Amino acid sequence: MRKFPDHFLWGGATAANQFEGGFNLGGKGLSVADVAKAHFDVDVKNYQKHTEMTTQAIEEGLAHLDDMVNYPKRHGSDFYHRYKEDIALMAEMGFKTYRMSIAWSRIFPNGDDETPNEEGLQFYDDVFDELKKYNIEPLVTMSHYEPPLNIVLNYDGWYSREVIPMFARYVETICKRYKDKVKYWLTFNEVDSMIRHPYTTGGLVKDRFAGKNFEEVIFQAMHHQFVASALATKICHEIIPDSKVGCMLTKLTYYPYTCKPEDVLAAQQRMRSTYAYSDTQVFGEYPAYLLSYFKKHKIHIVKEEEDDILMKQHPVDFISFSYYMSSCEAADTTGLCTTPGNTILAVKNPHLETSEWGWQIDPLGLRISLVELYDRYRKPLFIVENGLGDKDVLTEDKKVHDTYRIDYLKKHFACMLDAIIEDGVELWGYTSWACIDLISESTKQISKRYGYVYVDIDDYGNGTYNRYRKDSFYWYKKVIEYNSIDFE
Ligand code: BGP
Repeated sequence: MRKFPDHFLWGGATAANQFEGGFNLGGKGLSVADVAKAHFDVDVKNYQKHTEMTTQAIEEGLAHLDDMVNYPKRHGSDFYHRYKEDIALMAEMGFKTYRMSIAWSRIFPNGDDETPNEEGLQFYDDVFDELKKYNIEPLVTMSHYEPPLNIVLNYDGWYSREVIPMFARYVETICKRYKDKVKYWLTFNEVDSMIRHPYTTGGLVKDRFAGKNFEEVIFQAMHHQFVASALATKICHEIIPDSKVGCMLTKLTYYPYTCKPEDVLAAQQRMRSTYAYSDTQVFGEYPAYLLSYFKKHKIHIVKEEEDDILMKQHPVDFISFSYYMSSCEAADTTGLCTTPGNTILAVKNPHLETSEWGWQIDPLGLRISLVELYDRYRKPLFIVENGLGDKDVLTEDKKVHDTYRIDYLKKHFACMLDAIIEDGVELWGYTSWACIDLISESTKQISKRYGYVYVDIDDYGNGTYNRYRKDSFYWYKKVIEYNSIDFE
């Protein structure tokens, strides 16, 4: 029986804005997610349409704060009220770790508040205490697509340098409060995604930057997040000396569509459009190819003197990432089929199956990605998102026979193990996305289900919110128990 390393951190992942609900309870302020309307009439493959935002759309969301149907993230899966039940289910599966995020706007409702919201701080104290009961190690994302809406409306989002000290105050507050409860931290979820959905990640709304080069705005905001990430790493290490702070990358993997050198170069260049962000956070400086890009596209980043020193002195301790699918790239994509993936649209790989949302299923791509990342950075890795979004069916007797999800996961776990045993990759752990059904980031559907636990609500918020164990729940429980997939 091939086993994973002892103390391998098996678990599951969620994000506050997609899972908690209670969007306006306990003193929480509005986040960017709370006014992001669902577009149920838009093709799920039209990622751009589902994630773009306008000032008018924000105003519409603010004018309808009682609308829980078109704004599903406001109720999420109601973890806010059901966290004890959910954590008990995680413990029943044998979780060693649970990746979650703290909603910044639950701690500082407007982001720029002088003092924190005690009710918000107490909520996460209660969650961490519940995890501690079962010896489940929290892995906490400081910012997972949920910046306070106020920084969008009154500051220009992360484009404003003033957000850096606000974020630093938030980080200092949560590190001091939870220093005896949380050791593993991630700064920004998928920091690279600012390029693909600037509103969700950076609170940037294009129509508020009329007359500016919006790409330059995005990279300026990205610079502020890089500085904030380094500052957060510094603060965390000072307050919690044995803490480990990771970056979090959308691990997009592109294969050349053919062996033509032009296609190989195109795939390599597209991979760099992702690595640029982890390179910056791991090496503590902008890579030369990104600086060349800035020069070529006349992008000027305004920096303060201390920025470079801060980034260089406080790189991350490990690299975490999400991996769902792979894609192809070609020098000339004319006439080639494309298909969506996680926040992207790319050339379809004719050799791979495709999910209902167009994402191409590629277990071997996970091994390829692990090898690439480990060879590139020589720092420990952590898979903090991987899973299959699918339309699960709850039977009359409250079962979900998600054999397709077990098949997806088993193949990915086999490739993970090959990367560890054959390729020498240091992989700390794995947290499935999402361990319990929650609201999809892009399409805001709960019907795109990822969990080992079914949540009984539909895309319009109708249902009991009851939890039901899927077949994959019992399978994953055994994987963790045996620390292996060879128990059958
Ligand atoms: C990642 C996000 C997660 C999660 C995942 C699945 O990019 O970090 O929050 O949402 O994508 O994507 P979706 O929910 O759109 O299916």
